[in-house]
Amino acid sequence: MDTTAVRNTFKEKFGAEGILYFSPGRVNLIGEHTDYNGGCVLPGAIDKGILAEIKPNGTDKVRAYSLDLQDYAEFGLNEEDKPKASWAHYIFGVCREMQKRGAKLSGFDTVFSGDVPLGAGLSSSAALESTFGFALNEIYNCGFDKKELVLIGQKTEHNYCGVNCGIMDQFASIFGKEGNLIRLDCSTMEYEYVPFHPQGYKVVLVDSVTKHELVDSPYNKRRQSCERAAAAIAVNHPQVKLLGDADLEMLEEVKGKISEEDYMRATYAIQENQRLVDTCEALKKGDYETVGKNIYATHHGMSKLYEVSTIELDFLNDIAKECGVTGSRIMGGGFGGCTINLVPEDKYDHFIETAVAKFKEKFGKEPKIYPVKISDGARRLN
Ligand code: GAF
Repeated sequence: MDTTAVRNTFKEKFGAEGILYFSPGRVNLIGEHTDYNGGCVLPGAIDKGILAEIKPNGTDKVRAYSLDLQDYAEFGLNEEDKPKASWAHYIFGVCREMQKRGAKLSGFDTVFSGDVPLGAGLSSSAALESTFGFALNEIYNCGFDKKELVLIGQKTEHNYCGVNCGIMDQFASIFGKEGNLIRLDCSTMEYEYVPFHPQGYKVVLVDSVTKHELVDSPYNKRRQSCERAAAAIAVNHPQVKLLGDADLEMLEEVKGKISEEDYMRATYAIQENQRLVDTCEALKKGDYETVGKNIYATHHGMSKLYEVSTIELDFLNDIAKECGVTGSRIMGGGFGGCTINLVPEDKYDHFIETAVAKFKEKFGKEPKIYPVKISDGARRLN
């Protein structure tokens, strides 16, 4: 990530030098929409994210400049000071969530910029939250541990941005480790690093360049469907708090008592959690054929049962199959964004050429291609 533009702009706007922090976006190999269901996920941080230069300014105001949007916001740190610009809600929300937990903050100046594509399902918003959470924690000696920083990011989304997300994105952004995926149990926040060096394969994202907007989107509705299904199951199985505690047999018992739609959503969520467990087993054995089959099965479930796919993403999935890609699926929340693809090295060039050409022919625009490099999480740069 090029720090020069951020540094020059900070100096120009604020006449000083601050500290530079970076937090990454993430990919997720499998385990989608399982986090808020108390299941497991398998994400990894990537080498793209959000960079911010920050310096306390001795006032009670935050003065923030988004280099990419060329937009400036100035706001106080009290609840009633919520800024107008939606990009600033992430910074304001992080400050507020830290203060609610006892942090003593003051005004600061910041310039930030990102190379994680916005709206592509790579969690640019979690990267923004993690950058500021990690930085302010250090600068103001707040003493939060990394798991608290994850929760601060998640609560920012819930309370200031309108998305009732799980903890996967913030966790990956804070805990990322080069060359490793993170197997995270979202009900306990226990995790282990899973080395990921698929010999003979490349992992690549194909961006459908269709809008991915979780705020006001059906994302929150998916979560509500799952919670209703879990509550229905809990009537006879009180140990079930979330669908991550349930199995398909339990779900069958409430079929007819919940809506057909909630039943479909819950079927996907329970199956997906099981697929994650199977995939981790297959990864241990280096059995990438099974990993790939599960990845395709996730796409099918997300498209037909969870209904978070788009025509563009289904099209990219079909092309991947035709080109002999081992596993391909929509990644992240859905409703646009990228597919993640596990591609045998000898089929890589053919796949990329075909995907770009056919997508362009069908939709009149070129998909973007991002090779994946699993990288470290939130950090200070200078
Ligand atoms: C989005 C959310 F922010 C995550 O918490 C997760 O639910 C994901 O969608 C789907 O797996 O990225």
